[in-house]
Amino acid sequence: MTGFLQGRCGAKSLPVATALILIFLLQFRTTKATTFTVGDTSGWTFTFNQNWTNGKKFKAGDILVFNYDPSLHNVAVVDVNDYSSCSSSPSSKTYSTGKDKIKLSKGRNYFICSIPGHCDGGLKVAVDAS
Ligand SMILES: [Cu+2]
Repeated sequence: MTGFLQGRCGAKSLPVATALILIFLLQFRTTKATTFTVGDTSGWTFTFNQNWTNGKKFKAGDILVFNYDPSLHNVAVVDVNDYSSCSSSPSSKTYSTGKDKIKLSKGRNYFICSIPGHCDGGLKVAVDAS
């Protein structure tokens, strides 16, 4: 790269260098993972707003942060059937630290609180990652 630019530091190479830097910055921007706090300041609670995902653009590799009281809730990664029926199978990966960071997979990602009654009460979220 430096060899390519060396000796061509005239007025002509400046736009080229600028363009290369811009391309680099744009790529960095588009590939950088974004972190989303589920439910924003209220977190992963009974008052979780089902419209929280509205207007947000999620990508595979983005991170969801679930903040909650671990004595009250958990986060289970489930499939579409478990999501619909508010059940979790023993094979579901379950997080319970109260500050869980979960990376999104491409496609639709389903999360519920697996404590009986909580998902039915609205503690569930489906997130589409492109
Ligand atoms: Cu719960």
